[in-house]
Amino acid sequence: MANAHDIPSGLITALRAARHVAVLTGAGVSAESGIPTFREAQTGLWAQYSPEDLASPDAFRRNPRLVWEWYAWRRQMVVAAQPNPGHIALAELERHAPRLTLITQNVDGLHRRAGSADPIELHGNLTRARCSVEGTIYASWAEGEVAPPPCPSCGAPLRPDVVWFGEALPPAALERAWDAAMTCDLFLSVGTSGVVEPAASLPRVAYDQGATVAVINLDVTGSVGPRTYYLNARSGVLLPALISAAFARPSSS
Ligand code: BV8
Repeated sequence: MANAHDIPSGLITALRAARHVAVLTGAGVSAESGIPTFREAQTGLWAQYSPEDLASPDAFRRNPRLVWEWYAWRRQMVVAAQPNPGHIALAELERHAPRLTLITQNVDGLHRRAGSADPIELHGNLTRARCSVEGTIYASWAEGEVAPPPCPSCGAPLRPDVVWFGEALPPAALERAWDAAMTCDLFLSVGTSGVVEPAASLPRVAYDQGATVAVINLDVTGSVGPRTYYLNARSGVLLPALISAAFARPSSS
């Protein structure tokens, strides 16, 4: 029976039967919370820059105040945003799948705010800062005239606690994500253009070890393999529909 969102029955069955589900999310999952995706045109002051020009150690070395202010602009959007039905559906999935590994490229912290217990933040989290010398992490700091603010303990500039282009991902996070791709039996790639490495390789790693792979995105490009499900849909609509199709108890009436 075709369900409301024409989700292939094979995918519903695979989700219901999966022992270990791995999910990789990208900016598309947060788009429905009003957070522009990485590749959407930057607005206002930032229109003249491309994200890659600002999200790098060189940019921070050249102009720490500009980079710090870009992240402050994004942080105030993130703090004002709310998790959307896509985030909430993934938190709900945690209660149904025997094992769920949620891997995110997003730096907005919305998965944890939606109730996901332990999202793997491959690229860090811009609501945190860290000392650019000692590496100490800060969840809050005093904003003053000086931007970036000085580290409270050593005075060096604070930087956003994110992974910039050209920087290595946190080894433990990357290892956990890789292990999940290697051991899952269902891999969902949601809301990501699949451009940025090494995260972009995870669906293929899962596919090559025999997992069922589904790509849920607005501009789906078939790039994993013939056994893959491609669903051109909004994550905030498709994910709730998929999880209720797989796990909703038949109504008692
Ligand atoms: C590293 C944090 C090595 C910062 C980010 C050439 C070839 C291959 C690789 C490279 C290369 N040259 C350089 C590299 C490496 C580079 C890379 O991959 N570059 C790319 C551009 C080619 N990678 C790195 O530098 C990584 N580090 O390789 O280190 C190393 C090893 C040892 C020692 C030293 C160094 C680090 C990469 C991490 C960069 N940091 N973020 C910040 O955010 O400011 S990346 C950032 O961009 C995001 O985190 C995310 O990963 C990426 C954006 O991608 P998406 O999330 O996919 O977002 P995007 O906008 O692209 O797509 C959104 C999709 O959603 C769209 O398809 C859209 O259609 C869809 N959508 C929209 N709305 C919805 C939707 N879908 C569903 N529902 C909706 N409602």
